[in-house]
Amino acid sequence: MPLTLHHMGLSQSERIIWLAEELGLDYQYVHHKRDPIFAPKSLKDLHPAGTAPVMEDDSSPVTGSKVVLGESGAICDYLIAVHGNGRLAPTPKDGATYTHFLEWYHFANGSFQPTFLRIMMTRGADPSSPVVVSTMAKLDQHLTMINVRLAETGAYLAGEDLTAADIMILFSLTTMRGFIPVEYDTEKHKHLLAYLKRVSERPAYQKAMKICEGEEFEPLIGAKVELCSIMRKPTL
Ligand SMILES: N[C@@H](CCC(=O)N[C@@H](CS)C(=O)NCC(=O)O)C(=O)O
Repeated sequence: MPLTLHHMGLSQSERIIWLAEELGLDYQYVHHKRDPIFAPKSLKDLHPAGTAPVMEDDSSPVTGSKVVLGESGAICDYLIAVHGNGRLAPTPKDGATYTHFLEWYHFANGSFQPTFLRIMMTRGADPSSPVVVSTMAKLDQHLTMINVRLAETGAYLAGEDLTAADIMILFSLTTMRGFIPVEYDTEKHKHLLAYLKRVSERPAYQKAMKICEGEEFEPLIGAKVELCSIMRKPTL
């Protein structure tokens, strides 16, 4: 099996397993355990970024040799273009769906996930400090943008169908909340909550989350969430 997909528990690499399941790809799965919350040596040995996800393609049709990629967006683009026949990535011939796709696909890791990282970095800071106030205002703005867009489509970010934009953003809207317990408002964020339920009913998403986090794992799709166990350890 030439494709190997590396996932680290409760991390952004769930995107890649979900994408592979949506595309019906044949791949070998490798699970890496956090050490204790950071990437273990097994992952650092694979790629200089030392983060999850990592993809290995032993005999890439593009280069004729082995390709190793880190960075979720790059892996998504590669898998879709090289092994996925372009599925889940609208193109200019799809009209407005394409322009929406482009914006949300890049918003996911370019703006939205960094907002969560900013919140993480300001944990414990004075809630009235300008940096915390502006970060929380940014989160509120982003959640409103997402909710408004989902009210427009009634389905997915780019339009009627799931695209890689949804696959890129979902980690931040769900599993990331195990690290930063952001709550959603059942009225203000109702379209967002309906979207999370919609996604969670997709067989490929369900299968991917079981592969990544085990049979018992419940995706964090509700309005309220709790910190994941690794964040509850008193040493952290
Ligand atoms: N922008 C990168 C971020 C990758 C990243 O930071 N992954 C985290 C998991 S969510 C990680 O591996 N953290 C462990 C560490 O930095 O030691 C991507 O999307 O692939």
